[in-house]
Amino acid sequence: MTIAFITGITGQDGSYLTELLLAQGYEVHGAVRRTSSLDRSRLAHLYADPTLYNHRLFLHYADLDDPTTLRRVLTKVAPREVYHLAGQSHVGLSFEIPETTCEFTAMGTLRLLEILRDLPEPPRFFHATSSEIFGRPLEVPQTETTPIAPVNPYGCAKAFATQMVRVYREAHGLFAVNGILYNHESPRRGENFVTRKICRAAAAIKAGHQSKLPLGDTSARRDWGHARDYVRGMWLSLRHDTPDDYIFATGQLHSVQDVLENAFAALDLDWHKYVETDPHLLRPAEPMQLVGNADKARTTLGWLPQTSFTDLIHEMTRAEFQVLADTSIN
Ligand code: G4F
Repeated sequence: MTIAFITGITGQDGSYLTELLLAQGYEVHGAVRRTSSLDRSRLAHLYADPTLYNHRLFLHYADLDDPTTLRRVLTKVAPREVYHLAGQSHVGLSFEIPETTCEFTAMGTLRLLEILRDLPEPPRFFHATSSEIFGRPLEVPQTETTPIAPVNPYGCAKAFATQMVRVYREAHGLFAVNGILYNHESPRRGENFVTRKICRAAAAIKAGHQSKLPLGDTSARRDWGHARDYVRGMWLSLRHDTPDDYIFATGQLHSVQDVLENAFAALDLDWHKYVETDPHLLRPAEPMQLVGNADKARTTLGWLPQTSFTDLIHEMTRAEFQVLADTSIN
């Protein structure tokens, strides 16, 4: 049985990846942070399955700022594959907490690479990096060779980590892969990301629980796909014979306004009546034209995104509305 280790296992991507790896027959280990809250809701359905939890799914207390513990756990688990998904991932917040962002996202990745380099049999390593490394790119769409030019602290931290992965691949011979991930969403997305925020608000407005939706820049455009598709790309990239960098993207740009239109229309609502601009939600700098060319992942790994933008936003909105309906019944 192949053993995998996941940092960020309790997040959106971690939970979908865990489902995929378990379905592929893996034994899955995940690092969880020691906090007073035990919120592992995205894993709850797996956690509650007595045939999986502590049989093929294991959680360990370990964190990126505690390399001693991380080293001990990784030595004991001896994984064949490591998926590094953890980090401070909110771009807007990275302007408020740049040091924490760099500590976890940049230095945390370097610490992990150092630990893996020392293991008797270094595992294959996947690093979830981001389109934010390109910032205001000279090329549209971007490819794996587009120059790195981040415009926010999060993008800078990811740029450092991405380049370190390349250094460890080339200088130390690690099987280390950068997945350059464009925005990927789902009903499990964190509530402070714009797609989830909008879908949640549309459902709450429909149910009469909310009357206004404050937003930042609604003209901002992103390349949005479904997280389930992107974790499949992660897995495929570690199964390939050689390590490399891959863009995972849909190749299509949509605006925040497109998200609003699709989410509100799914519930027969007119978004214009509810949305208001909150200047606090405008960012000091916005990346431009972040849209990816995933040809390399398609031709080398056979990866293709399978969910359209409209289907994604409808799925998210319906999921939010269902949660409210279930809550009102119980
Ligand atoms: O949903 P967002 O916060 O995602 P963002 O900043 O693009 O970052 C996400 O995708 C990156 C690329 O894959 C990841 F690296 C990163 O970790 C994260 O997963 O914002 C999307 C757009 C931005 O232009 C933002 O300014 O929506 C705009 N926006 C407008 N109003 C808002 C809001 N974003 C948020 N979070 N909240 C708003 O009220």
